[in-house]
Amino acid sequence: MNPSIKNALISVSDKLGLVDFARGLCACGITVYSTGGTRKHLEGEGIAVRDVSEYTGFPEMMDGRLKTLHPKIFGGILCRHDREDDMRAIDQHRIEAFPLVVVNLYPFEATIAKSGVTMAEAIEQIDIGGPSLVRAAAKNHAFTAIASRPEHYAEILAQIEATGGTTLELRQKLAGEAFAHTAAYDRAISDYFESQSAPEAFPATMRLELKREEVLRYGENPHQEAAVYSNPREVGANLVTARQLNGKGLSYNNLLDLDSALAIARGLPDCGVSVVKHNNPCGAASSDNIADACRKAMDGDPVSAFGSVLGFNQPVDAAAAEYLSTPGLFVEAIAAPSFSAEAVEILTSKPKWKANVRLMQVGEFTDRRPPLQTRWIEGGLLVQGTDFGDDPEVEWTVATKAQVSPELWAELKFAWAVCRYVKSNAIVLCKDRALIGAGAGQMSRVDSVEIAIKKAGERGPGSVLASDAFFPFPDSIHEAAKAGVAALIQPGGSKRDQEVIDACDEHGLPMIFTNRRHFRH
Ligand code: 93A
Repeated sequence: MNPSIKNALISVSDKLGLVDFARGLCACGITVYSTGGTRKHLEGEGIAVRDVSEYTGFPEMMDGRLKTLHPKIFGGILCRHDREDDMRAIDQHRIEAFPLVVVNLYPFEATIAKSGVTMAEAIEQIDIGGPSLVRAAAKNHAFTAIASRPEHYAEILAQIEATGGTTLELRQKLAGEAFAHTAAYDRAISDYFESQSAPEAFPATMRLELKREEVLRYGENPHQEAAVYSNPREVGANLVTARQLNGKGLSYNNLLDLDSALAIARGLPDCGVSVVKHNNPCGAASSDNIADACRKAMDGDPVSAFGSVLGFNQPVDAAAAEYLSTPGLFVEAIAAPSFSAEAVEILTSKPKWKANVRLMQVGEFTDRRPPLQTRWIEGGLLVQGTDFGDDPEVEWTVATKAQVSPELWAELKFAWAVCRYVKSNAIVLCKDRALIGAGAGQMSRVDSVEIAIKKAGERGPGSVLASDAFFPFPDSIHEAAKAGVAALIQPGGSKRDQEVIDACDEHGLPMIFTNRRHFRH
């Protein structure tokens, strides 16, 4: 039991339920001390209240910034009633003990929720004295009860009416709630400040607040657990918040591959479609209509395209859906800004695989891309800006004697747009704005060149070649020339650039240096 309560300090912004509570306290013989607004409110209801300023001998000042911040208030809340020293000190300084404190805080969150609130207005609603009172009372809960919400009043009053005081059990519970309350209050203030300053790309500390959308059946392999989380700050077209129009839930690998498929498609000119397997494109094409782009993309590597996922940069129409119904074709999932009703109908009717094809409607693309890319490593998180957006073509230079015709330039530009989405070392061969051969993820660049050439087969002559990073040696150029490649594009920057340029000149091949590398690890 705390000491029988003689005095209560009441200072509240939310006056809900206060009058009945205060009246009940007075009826138990308790003297109520209040700050200006609270006192006026209670006096208006005919309740006798002592003014805090009159008690402390200090007026409220600075527009109320200073009301209760005074030793005569805090001494009365913090004193330990079982310590002679403490009790002597409050006697000596004419401090009243406050075994009951009733405080709720300035409505900071309600204030910032209003439209057009200035920072100065918000700052005035940061309560300083209130949280101090709440925390002091909660700290001294061995003797002091703290009501930080109107919901607490009934139980406190019932105990006082019955016994003149409150139980330790109740005071401890109230103290816990009080600390949770001030912690949440400060969090709201710090969140507001964070929202007011330009976001730093790499803040000194990072809080990840992600929402679990789904626990996935399994991860990359059946023995790995997995889940997908959404980033509430993320807006715009994305897979996590996409509308699924057909098929089973997406798997971990589906999500990863479709994300790449969409990224590739949105980087393609005109109507563009990408075909992805194991997070690498095996097809990608542009055309003036989406059905044709789809056909060209699937033709890039028809064997690999079996069981692939597709990304579209335009709505999927009936003609594209018809093409995908060609016997022998099989795709696992399609992501697109939207699907026409007819396309959905066609894509979800027979043959059997189509009943399961996952159709993900992601919405219109916006310019905004996730500002950061993250990857967990043991011990921490790697964070980098996303490799996104067109490269500045003004920085491209033709390094060779042979010049680049406008037609070849457009082809090279297309190849460059695809190449960055292929795992390094990445080499792509493209022709007629379609990927015809990709060499991905090899540890030696010339191996990737050989694979891309092999994939392109007879289609190689007249194609263009893109490389995600510089050629360390001229060997790749000789291989490309042998296969009939017509032009090359790469970042440049090798110690042996001159040898590589000389090799191109020897074969009469034009080559662009982009001055920007696109590793993808
Ligand atoms: O401006 S404050 O930070 N300075 C104080 O000393 C102080 N004391 C109580 N805010 C202070 N309060 C807060 O005033 C309380 O938390 C309560 O929300 C409000 C009640 O003021 P009034 O009784 O004048 O309406």
